[in-house]
Amino acid sequence: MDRDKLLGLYRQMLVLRHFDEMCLDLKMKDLIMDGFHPYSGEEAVAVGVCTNLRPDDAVISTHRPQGHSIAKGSTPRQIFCEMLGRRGGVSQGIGGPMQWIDTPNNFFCGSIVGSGITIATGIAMAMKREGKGRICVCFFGDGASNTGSFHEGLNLAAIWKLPVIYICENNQYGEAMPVREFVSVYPISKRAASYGLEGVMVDGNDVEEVLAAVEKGVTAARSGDGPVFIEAITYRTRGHYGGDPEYTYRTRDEVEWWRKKCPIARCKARLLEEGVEESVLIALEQEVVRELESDLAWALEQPFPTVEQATDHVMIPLAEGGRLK
Ligand SMILES: Cc1ncc(C[n+]2csc(CCOP(=O)(O)OP(=O)(O)O)c2C)c(N)n1
Repeated sequence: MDRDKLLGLYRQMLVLRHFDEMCLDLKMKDLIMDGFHPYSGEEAVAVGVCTNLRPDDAVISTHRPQGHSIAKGSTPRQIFCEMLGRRGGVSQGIGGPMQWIDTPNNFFCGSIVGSGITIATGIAMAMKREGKGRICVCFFGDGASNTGSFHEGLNLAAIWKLPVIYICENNQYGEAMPVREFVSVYPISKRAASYGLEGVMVDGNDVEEVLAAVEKGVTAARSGDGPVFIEAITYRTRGHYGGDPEYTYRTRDEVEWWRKKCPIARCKARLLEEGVEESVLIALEQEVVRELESDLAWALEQPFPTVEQATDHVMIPLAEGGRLK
């Protein structure tokens, strides 16, 4: 891959990692008022996938959406605000840490596990009818592959040859349960074949491999060849949520083993091999951190929604005093 392109991917992954670690810190300080689910360790998937997309393509995500949203075009400022429930967010701070909509970037997420799969399938159906070559990408976890929505969605997408790409981020756990204890067919990508989809498995910690597989899938989906299923094997190096007692269900050795496979460290090693000076990479990371610190400082200055604004999009009218009738 071209050195500058790889450098761009590296920078994006650094943004996602530092953004995530800063959010975890905010959560532990109780400044995020709903559940925060870290994405650290999985950055190569979001970046490898979204780099292949057009602005008018849609992305549907779930309860761990921050990396996907930023990779699709939301700014860290906006997503910090959404996390903190501030007015400057993509959904004016009333979406919260896992259910926002970024309309200009065609990005949507929701916290009901698996529900995005049928929503993405429906959006892809509309896109096919529209005929403009747009596609819809759906991110979900290994646990979501056990929901009814998964089976309904894949079946319809295959029958109607819909322009949808399903990205299963297999991060090895559904909350505290290891994937091999709750999935009957392994790898999960094998399940795709039973619905007539090609199931591809990639190393989700290798941004170049993810990018190449998705590029192929995007070309197929855009040209009318129908849906594609990609399982990215990865790992969340933080707990399921901020505050998760993670070492009750997995060992420190296991987490350490996966940390050594860090997608960002791996990309850095590739860049060094390509002849990029380490000082350039260090300066780049410092710049990313500085920018994020300034974004967070800005977000912390933004106002919270008023009670009236918090119900701007609720159809039941408020009684006097801001209470529901
Ligand atoms: C329908 C539904 N059931 C249960 C939950 C509670 N829940 C939140 S995250 C989660 C685990 C999901 O695992 P997976 O799909 O593998 O995603 P990951 O958290 O690993 O990214 C569960 C069960 C939920 N949000 N929605």
